Amino acid sequence: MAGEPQPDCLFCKIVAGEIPATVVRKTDRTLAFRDIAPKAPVHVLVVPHAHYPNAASLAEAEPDVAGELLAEAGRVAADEGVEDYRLIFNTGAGAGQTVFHAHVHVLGGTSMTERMV
Ligand code: IU
Repeated sequence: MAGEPQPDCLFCKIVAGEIPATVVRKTDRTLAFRDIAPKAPVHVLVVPHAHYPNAASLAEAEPDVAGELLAEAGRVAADEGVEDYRLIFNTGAGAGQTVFHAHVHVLGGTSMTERMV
């Protein structure tokens, strides 16, 4: 069924607590944790608990959760003390997506004007 946990999904396992992560925020429907390979001083991923392969498919199926994901991204930035930040949704391997569970990257803490990622 759409949104159900997938056995081989890394982020489903992090949501389930089966793989450790440095969690910074948690709601009933989302989880925010530090990226294991940070590309900026602040690099946090916000994921829905439900499994969808990318952000657009999440938004199609559960628009309220997609909205919560964005709101949580803003709260992460506020918690981290960054006013200017970049949100990235890589979609598809050719765009750099490596984990096929919807997530938004929250990047900040340095000048982002020259950076793509
Ligand atoms: P991407 O948009 O699918 O490329 O982002 C996946 C991110 O997940 C990437 O930045 C990885 O560093 C990150 N990540 C992680 O935080 N913890 C892990 O165990 C693994 C990947 I594997």
